Amino acid sequence: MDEHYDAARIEAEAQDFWERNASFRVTEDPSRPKFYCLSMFPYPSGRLHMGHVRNYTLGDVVARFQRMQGRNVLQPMGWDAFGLPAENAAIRHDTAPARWTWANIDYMRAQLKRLGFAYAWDREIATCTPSYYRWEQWFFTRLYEKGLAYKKVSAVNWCPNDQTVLANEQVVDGCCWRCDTPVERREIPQWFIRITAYAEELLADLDTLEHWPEQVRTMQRNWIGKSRGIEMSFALAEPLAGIDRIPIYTTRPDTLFGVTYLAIAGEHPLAKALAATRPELAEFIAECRRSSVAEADMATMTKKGIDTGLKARHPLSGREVPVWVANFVLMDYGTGAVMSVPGHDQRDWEFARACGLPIEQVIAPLDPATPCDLEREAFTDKGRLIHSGAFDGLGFEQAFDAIAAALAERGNGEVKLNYRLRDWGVSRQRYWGAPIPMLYLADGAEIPVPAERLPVLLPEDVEMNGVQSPIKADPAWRRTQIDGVTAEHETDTFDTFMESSWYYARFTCPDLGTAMLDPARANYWLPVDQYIGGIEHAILHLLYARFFHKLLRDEGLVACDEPFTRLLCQGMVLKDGAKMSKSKGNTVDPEALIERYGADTVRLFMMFAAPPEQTLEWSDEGVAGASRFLKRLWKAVHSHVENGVGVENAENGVRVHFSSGKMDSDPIFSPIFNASFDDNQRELRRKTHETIAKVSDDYGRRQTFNTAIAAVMELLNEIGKRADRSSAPGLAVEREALEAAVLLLAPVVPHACHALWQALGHDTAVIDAPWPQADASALRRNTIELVLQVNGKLRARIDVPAEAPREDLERLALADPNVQRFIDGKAVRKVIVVPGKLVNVVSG
Ligand code: LSU
Repeated sequence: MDEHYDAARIEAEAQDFWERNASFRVTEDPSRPKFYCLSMFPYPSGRLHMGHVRNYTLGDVVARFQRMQGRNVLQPMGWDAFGLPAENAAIRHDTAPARWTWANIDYMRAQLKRLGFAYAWDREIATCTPSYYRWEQWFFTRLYEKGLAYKKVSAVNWCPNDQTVLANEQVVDGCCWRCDTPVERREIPQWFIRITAYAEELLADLDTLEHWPEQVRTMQRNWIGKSRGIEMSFALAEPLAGIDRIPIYTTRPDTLFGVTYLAIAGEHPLAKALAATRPELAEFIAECRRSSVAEADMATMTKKGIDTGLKARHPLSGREVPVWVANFVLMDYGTGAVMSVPGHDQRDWEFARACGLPIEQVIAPLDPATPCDLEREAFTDKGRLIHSGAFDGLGFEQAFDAIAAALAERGNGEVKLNYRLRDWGVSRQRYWGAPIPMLYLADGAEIPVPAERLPVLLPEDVEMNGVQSPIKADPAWRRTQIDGVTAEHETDTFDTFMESSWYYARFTCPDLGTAMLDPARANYWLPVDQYIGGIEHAILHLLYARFFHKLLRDEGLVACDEPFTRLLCQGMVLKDGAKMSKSKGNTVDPEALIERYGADTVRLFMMFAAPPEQTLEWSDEGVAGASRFLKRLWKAVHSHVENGVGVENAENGVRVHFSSGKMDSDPIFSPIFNASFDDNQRELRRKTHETIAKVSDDYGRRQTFNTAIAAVMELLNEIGKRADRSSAPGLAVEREALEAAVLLLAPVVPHACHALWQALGHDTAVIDAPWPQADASALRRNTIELVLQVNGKLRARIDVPAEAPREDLERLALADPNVQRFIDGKAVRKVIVVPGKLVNVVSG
């Protein structure tokens, strides 16, 4: 074996070995437990970022560990290839998005290979290939047929100068990123998928995801936003445009008597009807439309409104309240109207303040000490009703039921469950995406593209002018025939979250040409056992994928209810306390680092520097330290191998090996003698087996790879201290320790361990070695440390035989000179013995 650790050569050799042997190719094998490990696939944006390296190393460590546990491991990789960034880059580089994307894929694939990830490359998927997106198109037509996909008019950001739709990212401070023209909202027909039909199941099944971070489950719960409330209506004093009542929904019917006005959206039919004759109202509505703000900003925006002059009648008290048009009410949410209770809702309070409307208290705090000053802010806690007629004195729950009953008696009001979740708008007016497979006839009728005509191909050889999508600009592409009549293709493309919502399933049968999925193969591998990715996908991607999975299930393509059993969200990689980003100029290029130190050093540093969920602070010294450790490991094995000849053939050879549990194979460890070991050897063996136990737990249950690595580092120190090559048993114990270290590190630094395992005399590759098992007999201690106390104070520690009986412990304690000194000739009144731990002598 080489004396020096030559990362470049070692890594090339190991990678070559894996490639030649197709080591990570897998097929379904019902006789073995499977493990599907998946890291979120990248956008082919150009080059790998350190964040990718961290994400993918974590996945690789899990996959390799599980393989050594004897599982049939699938770890695939692919490309989330569609999306706006490719369009922008293509324009910048004067090329086509497809060419730019494929060049990036080639580059990044080589980078991933250089990092030694154990991917089943034969299953690689790029979502921009027709063989992938045709099934997405097919599935969409199925959803359409089931009534789960529909078209409706919905608002987009519109640049009046470029005459084009803008993505949210293309709106900068309310203006077009390209020409700086103020952006408008525009209503255009778009496609939606009915995720709301699955809201309840998506919510309820979160409870089954016990191996997901609680934070992610909470975020999804809030996003779905289930509430229980009452829908009721306020009658208009005088009907207008055929409308005689304003329906509203509230989760706080207990505050009903505190309503001092109603607020309606600019898009509300009443507002629109009034705008026809009231120019100032029309102007205000137009202004609301222009300041297209995200729903998230509604709470903080400046509240503005206009009095419609209409009056609505309170459903219980009969009191008349004014109706206002308000900029903070959205038509897409609920009924487009809210009952405003400024005393007990902060948003209503702010609006009332801004518009000079009355603020009235109808809820008193349960505890009189709770501050409640409506001059300063709304009181939003639940409490006891006041100024509420017959309902005074009731608490929230009682009031809810009593008011619901009172409303029901008047034939107005119904208890309703409500969800914040909206249907998923999947139309994008961009080019680089999967065309939405719909056709329109001359009369406007829509028809899904028949299955035999799929895929609807996206032309790749296009010129981008940066404004209009090339397929929108190309009448020849749009025009087609169906059943002898002319039709037009839909020119919108899918949101790229469509592709990422089912790629994990397609990896189980990526080559299938005749269907979206092969249920037999899909059901062997699914659900994904371990999914790893960034917290930025906590809501959208992870919710869409869960939703898609249920749609696939209901189509009969998969059997389980959830796609990802266990979820790990890795922390960010920081440099100087900030996220690495091009704009901050604080990125570290993985490639340069691999060039300098090798992939194993980069992987080791990444896994050692922090637990997976926490942020990882970049440190050049940390990288250098990882490199030094690998050299030390190499040297330790080298020196052992060069000096340890003959161990395997030593006499007296009872082969002690780590029983491999599931895998039936040859003993993997060299012979170890049952001849009695000396203390030093016994200590090293104990350390070896303690390390095996700890590292197994760290990898498997705790998923703290940093502490696993630290434990192996300690083991290596112990080897350095205790290795004894003067005898065959000494050499065997050292070998056992080194082999354990190599096996335990193999998931993290697979190339070095591949070479070291061979150097230690094994014919089979380390990836095929079973994971070591801790040997209970080696863990047993012969002696233990006994704490000696006098009157509860620590006075000495002594080593005693582990199995010593009580009487011996008592005798040994009393004989100890330090104990004697502190008894100081006084009478011994009592001796308390805690076997295995301590003896306390009570004297005086
Ligand atoms: N293609 C999507 C994506 O995020 C994923 C799809 C399933 C919706 C992590 C960092 C990121 C994600 C970084 C993975 C950059 C792929 C990436 N990552 N830090 N693609 O290329 O952690 O969280 O952006 O899990 O700086 O790498 O990221 S991606």
